Amino acid sequence: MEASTALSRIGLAGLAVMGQNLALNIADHGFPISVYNRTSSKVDETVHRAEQEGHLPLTGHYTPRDFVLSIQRPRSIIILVKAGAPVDQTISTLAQFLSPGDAIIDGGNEWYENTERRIRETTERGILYLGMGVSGGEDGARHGPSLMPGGSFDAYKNVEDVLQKVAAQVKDDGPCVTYIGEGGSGNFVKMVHNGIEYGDMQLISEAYDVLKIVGGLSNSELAEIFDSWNRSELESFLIEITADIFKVKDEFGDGELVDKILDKTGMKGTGKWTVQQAAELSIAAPTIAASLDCRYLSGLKEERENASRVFKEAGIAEVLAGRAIDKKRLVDDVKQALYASKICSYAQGMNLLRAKSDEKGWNLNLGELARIWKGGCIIRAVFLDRIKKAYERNRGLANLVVDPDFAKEMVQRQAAWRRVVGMAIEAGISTPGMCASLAYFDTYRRARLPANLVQAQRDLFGAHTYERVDRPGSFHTEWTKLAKEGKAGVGALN
Ligand code: 2AM
Repeated sequence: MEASTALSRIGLAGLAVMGQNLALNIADHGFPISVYNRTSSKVDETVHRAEQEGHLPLTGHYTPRDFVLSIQRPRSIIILVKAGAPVDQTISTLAQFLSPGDAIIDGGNEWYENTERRIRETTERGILYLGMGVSGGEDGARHGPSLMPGGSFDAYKNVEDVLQKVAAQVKDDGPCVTYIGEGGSGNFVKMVHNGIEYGDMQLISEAYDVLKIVGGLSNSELAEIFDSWNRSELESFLIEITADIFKVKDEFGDGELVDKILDKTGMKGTGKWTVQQAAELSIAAPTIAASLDCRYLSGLKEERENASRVFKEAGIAEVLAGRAIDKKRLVDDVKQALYASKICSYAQGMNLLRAKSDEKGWNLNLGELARIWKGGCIIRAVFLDRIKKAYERNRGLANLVVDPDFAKEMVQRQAAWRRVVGMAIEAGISTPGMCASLAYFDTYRRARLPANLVQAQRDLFGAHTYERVDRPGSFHTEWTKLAKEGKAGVGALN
């Protein structure tokens, strides 16, 4: 038997690029790590990279038994394989060699209920389980991701020192990792993070569209603008990479590559899950839903081309033709519209998280989630600090937009926001994310909505009853009869 000092601190199974990079990141921080993959060539690849990247303390293993037995107890094993059945297969391959007290940490984008089922299954065998959201893409995995571990607190404690070192580090705010909560909370939080990411990307693409089509801005002007926005309150990873995208030339011809990319967006499912969950929990998430719908519509390229032809033939007017535009003002307005729209989108995501937390008893700390999203992940942004502070000021904050600081920012930006959306609507350029955010804001902030009329309709055709603003109780009225008789409605108290 090997001396215990030769055993690895931790193991990682599943060596596609994310797995390889996370393993190298862990080894790079001085934690000896064992790695394993079903197909052995990836083990060789990872061992080779560990050598090349500075003789990192990483050992490759070619059987699940050797792999598991090479890790010090209680063992912690991260698995990074495709979500769904491959995770179950990997767990059962490894579990036969695990001992009670060992832990499995699934780092994939798993549906949270699968994690909850696996927690029940592994608990029966004395195995601890974590479902850990990992954000930041391949680069984040190698150099510092945002980590969202949920499930067994003991399993978390066993790897806390490792996770705190490998996670992205944010100045004055610590490592981008925290224990999220019980059950599938880590996966759920990662799912909503991705939903918010859909919203951010959609809103940025709309800002681009308005600036390009209404403002007539060139790619180099756009690059400059996004670079300058990245030095403002909009500073974020997505704004930064967008500026870079506009700078890349097309290797096959004139101009920039961005103009040659087919306008069809792919997706893997977490955005859809977010919208489904919002609907399940009766949480309005219109900006995120609009982003998802826009991806669906983008997929109908041929239909859109056909529709474009049909409407041209039917005589649709080019509204923009010959219109003079104050570019500087437009750029500033779009910046404000983007920021205000973003606040509404984050408000929706945060409210979805709170609703799920209440349902499941996860006791999620929304301010802490904003903190661990400040670095490492795709939605990392300076603005998350304001969200963190808003929830620190008031943990029970009903909606981000009514935090006093955000409320002020919304008021300052709303005129510009309305100008941009109005201009886009007039020009026939769809801005579904910005429109959804603005409608969300305008609906949420109005003390009285036309919902009274909908209630009246429901009561008329379905006797669903209604409440009154001026007296308690539940009422039903014989609307049709009274209308025919031309009489005043006297609601019957139910
Ligand atoms: P592979 O290299 O043997 O295909 C992403 O696809 C990662 O998930 C890869 O490391 C892949 O291993 C792994 N993977 C996919 N399905 C798997 C399964 N059923 N069992 C184990 N690993 C699997």
